[in-house]
Amino acid sequence: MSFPKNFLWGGATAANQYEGGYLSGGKGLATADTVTDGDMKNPRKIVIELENGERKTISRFEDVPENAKAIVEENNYYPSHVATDFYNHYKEDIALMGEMGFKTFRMSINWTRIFPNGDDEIANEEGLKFYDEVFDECHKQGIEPLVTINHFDLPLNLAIKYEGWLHRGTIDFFVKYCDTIFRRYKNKVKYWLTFNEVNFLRSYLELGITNASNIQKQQQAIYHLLLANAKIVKLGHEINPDFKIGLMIANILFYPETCNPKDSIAEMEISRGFKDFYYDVQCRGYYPSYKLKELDRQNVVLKKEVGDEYILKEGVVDFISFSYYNSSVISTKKNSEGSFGNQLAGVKNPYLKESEWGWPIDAEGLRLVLNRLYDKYQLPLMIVENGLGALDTIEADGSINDDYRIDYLKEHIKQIKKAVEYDGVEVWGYTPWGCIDLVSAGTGEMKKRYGFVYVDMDDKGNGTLKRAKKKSFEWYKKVIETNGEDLE
Ligand code: P53
Repeated sequence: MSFPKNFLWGGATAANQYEGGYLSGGKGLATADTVTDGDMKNPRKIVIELENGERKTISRFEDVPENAKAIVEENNYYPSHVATDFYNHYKEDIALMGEMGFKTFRMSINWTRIFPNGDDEIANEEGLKFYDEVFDECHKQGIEPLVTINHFDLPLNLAIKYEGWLHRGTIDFFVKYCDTIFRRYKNKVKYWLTFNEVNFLRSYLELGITNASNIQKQQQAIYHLLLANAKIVKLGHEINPDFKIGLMIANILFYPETCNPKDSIAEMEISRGFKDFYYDVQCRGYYPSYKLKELDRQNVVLKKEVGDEYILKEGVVDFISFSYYNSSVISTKKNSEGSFGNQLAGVKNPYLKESEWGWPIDAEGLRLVLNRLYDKYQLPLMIVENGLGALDTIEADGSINDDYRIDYLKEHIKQIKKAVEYDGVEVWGYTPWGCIDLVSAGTGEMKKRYGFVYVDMDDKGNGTLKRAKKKSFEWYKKVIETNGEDLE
């Protein structure tokens, strides 16, 4: 048998895209609640209020000027507010996951459900209770929760009052939040992920900082994030030595376009900047030399405190977790034909097909990623996101025949299997993204679907929210039942 007996098959979600109930049960506003819908051509936006009270609509990655803040404007549509309403459907949804045989369910806790303003004195009991019920429901179904502590949502108040992660005190707010949930769920949750796609956190929305493209500010905020990560890894182990804690990284695989050494060097530099730096810090506990040199060249001076280096050193992760959707090609040639990719545009890879959203599909790339990470760090791995965002059609008889999704997942599972069986890589689990349909993070659309379960809701939030099994539901159920042996 190739997959270990206790392999964690499951699925993944995030509160800001799935949970909804954005002001229910005492929840506060998160930055994620201020992002509008969008599509492939029109980026998601935020409305900001300037110091003089004037309002302005900008793209969500644009810099927010100093003293301005994001607001919720009545006329806009905000997909996170209802999302696909896990808040009111969790029993039904977790039962569906149980029916598929899930061993684990990756979900995130909304920071603002626990501390509505981020800097509150006491935690919101109603929020804590909600997750108690969710975890109890999971255990009833024999599902081990895998909990992301922070998935793209920062309490809006922390952004407004303190410039979010630029402020060293935000580390303490975050530690308090973690201390609260670690103690509360000590016996209900064992697997934790600190920050989702930490290497994608760079704008006002995620870091809470104005003028976010200012490198000094951005790097200082990231430094604080990484310190916070290390602190809570240590704290978690003190609260329960059985906790397994990881940090999550978006793993786009980069290839050099040609055997021109210049392409390989460009690939090395892009990989380092985009992801290697984060892997190095979380696994080794210090900033790598290439990063220190780069910061020097950029004239960035990080404000540190005595003892910080010990915090980083003592807070290395228990395992490596990452999302993997696609690869990208790095070229030093001018005017090469572009490929949309996710957010890092490379050139088109002639050997690969692309999804309807222009993401190159590269199952073998996943085997490469698993091998390279395992060789380099010798830590267990978890693939906590993977999948195909696609348009689904409901047939006249109500069926949804998503063979394209089955194909995508099947090919990727084959490569994981190869990495485990043939290469000997230690993989703990696999949680495909958006196991029950949810809102797309990139575009804010509903029609870009990943799930085994369809949710009746459109791009503007119209629909009954009714759940329906897709063809992939039965397929995945069999995959889990046979521990990955039967992929047909
Ligand atoms: P969507 C960009 C590139 C790669 C992964 O993405 C990304 C993003 C964010 O847009 O995010 C992760 O929904 C993320 C999830 C997200 C998922 O990938 O744009 O952790 O929140 O939904 C898929 O198709």
